[in-house]
Amino acid sequence: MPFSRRRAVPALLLVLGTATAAAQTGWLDQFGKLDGNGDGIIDLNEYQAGARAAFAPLDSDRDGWITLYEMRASLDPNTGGAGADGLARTRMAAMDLNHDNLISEGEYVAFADQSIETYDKDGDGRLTRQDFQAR
Ligand SMILES: [Ca+2]
Ligand SMILES: [Ca+2]
Ligand SMILES: [Ca+2]
Repeated sequence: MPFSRRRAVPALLLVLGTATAAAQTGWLDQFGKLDGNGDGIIDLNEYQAGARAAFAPLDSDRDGWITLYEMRASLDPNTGGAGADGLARTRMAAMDLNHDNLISEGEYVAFADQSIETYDKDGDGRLTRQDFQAR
């Protein structure tokens, strides 16, 4: 995979569709949302469920695919740096495993799988608040 772990670092936030600035304060809320059974641990199932839940609103015409247009529409137009268009393209490139310029739910969840490894410091396949705070 040319898309390295280094670039996958903000992937959870990316998967959750959260703007980076807001995420600094919002990740605790995100954690609570992902931890479906409230045991303080996000396991792979919960993480994938979160990814699927995040996929649905991005696919605004509900055809099962996220297009560049849909991705861009989900972003804050005031996004800094490369701007919403650049960010949308970056996200698309990161997730589009078969390079058809469409993101399927499977690709979205696969990207989430990849990103959980980035956060999972001790490699047990589960995320705790400590895993996040260690960053
Ligand atoms: Ca849990
Ligand atoms: Ca769509
Ligand atoms: Ca694709």
